Amino acid sequence: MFVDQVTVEVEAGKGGDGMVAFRHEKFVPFGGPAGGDGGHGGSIVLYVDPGLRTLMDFRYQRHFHAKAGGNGQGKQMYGRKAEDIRLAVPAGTAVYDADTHTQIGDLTHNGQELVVAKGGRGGRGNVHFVSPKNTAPEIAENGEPGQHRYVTLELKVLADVGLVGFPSVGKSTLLSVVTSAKPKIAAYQFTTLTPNLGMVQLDDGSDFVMADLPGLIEGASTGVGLGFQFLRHVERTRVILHLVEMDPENGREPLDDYHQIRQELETYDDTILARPQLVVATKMDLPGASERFAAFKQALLDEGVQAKDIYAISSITHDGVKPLMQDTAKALASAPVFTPKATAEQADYIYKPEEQAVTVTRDADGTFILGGTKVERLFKMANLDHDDGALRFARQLRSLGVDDALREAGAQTGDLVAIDDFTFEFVE
Ligand SMILES: Nc1nc2c(ncn2[C@@H]2O[C@H](COP(=O)(O)OP(=O)(O)OP(=O)(O)O)[C@@H](O)[C@H]2O)c(=O)[nH]1
Ligand SMILES: [Mg+2]
Repeated sequence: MFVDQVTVEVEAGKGGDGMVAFRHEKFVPFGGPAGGDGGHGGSIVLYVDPGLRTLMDFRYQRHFHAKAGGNGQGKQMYGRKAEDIRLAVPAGTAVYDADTHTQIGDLTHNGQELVVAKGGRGGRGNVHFVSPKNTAPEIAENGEPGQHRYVTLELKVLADVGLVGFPSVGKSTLLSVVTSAKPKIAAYQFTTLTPNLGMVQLDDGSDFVMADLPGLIEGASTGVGLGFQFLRHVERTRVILHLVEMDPENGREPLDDYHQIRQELETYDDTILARPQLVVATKMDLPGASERFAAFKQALLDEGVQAKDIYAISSITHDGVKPLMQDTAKALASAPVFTPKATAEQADYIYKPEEQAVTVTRDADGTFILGGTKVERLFKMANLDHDDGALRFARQLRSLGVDDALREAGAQTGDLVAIDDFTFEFVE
């Protein structure tokens, strides 16, 4: 089964902790601070692999955790930077935050990358906390936590031209005739389960990418058959070739087929019908097909479809195929180009969950509970093993406005305040 949408968990590595250390020099009891910084945690990065066509690999592994950075060492030595985890995705992969449904980025071209979970910064060692007042600081930061979230990857095939139509009308056969793609072709419906891409190269040197899409049926836009899942792929094709078969034996009415497919496209996305669309009658080699086509063409003309947009081909004899490809290239040249919704460069800044820097709540036994994104981050990065570090943490909390927030919530000297598993007394 083809996977074109998958949700994965990505967790970047925490930064390494900074260190509290002092130089040991002969005859100098306190040789000055020498604790180094922690290393950067590993990030999780998606990159485009031009050889990939599906998100299949993500079926087997859905959890990715990058390593933490190394802790800082004595003698001002830095902790080791953890390696990033790099995951290959096919071109055309759109990335969403699974919880907020906001788009994080859109990987459309070769060489593009996107950081989906950022590794934490390493904590600073005590060498950074020297001040005139405190020449031997016992302060170090712990590493910043790595970003952790669920992301949804969605593959949209980046084809310039999409072949749409009912099952078995000959979409894959046409693709196999005009490109070197080798799609599966068979006389039963829904032969194509995943879009195949091929490059059409014309004599004048121009080329374009064409995709045969899985067959659509009535109700596809509301989830019937395979259609809905793959209508998504049509979204970005700039020119649509709508194939309708002329086999007189198939028991169908070409004009009804034509209307039905247009209806499905419109229901799914009403901008699709605004794109250049050529109507292509297929299987013209079959006996009786010409008569069928004549009636079909007249009906289209009566509906206002222009004669120049109506084609008839046979993929067996190749009749009409070449002019169709040339005119498709022309239609493409004047068709609007879609600009991707977001680029990798912007992507880092798009994801902005609603944040509350400081929150104060009260639990059953009257303890004030501190929370909020900024408070929690500061707490995770505070090294409270040393008095200097604890004092620094207290100063940081004050500058965040925590004292005021506690006072406002009714805290008085002697009341207990807790952040996570750390409890202290409020002092006015
Ligand atoms: N006589 C004739 N048969 C054709 C022509 N094109 C395709 N066929 C036959 O029609 C059947 C279906 O062809 P496919 O190319 O698999 O059709 P499809 O539209 O891709 O079908 P799905 O993938 O199921 O949606 C096969 O048996 C083909 O050999 C044609 O031009 N003439
Ligand atoms: Mg097919």
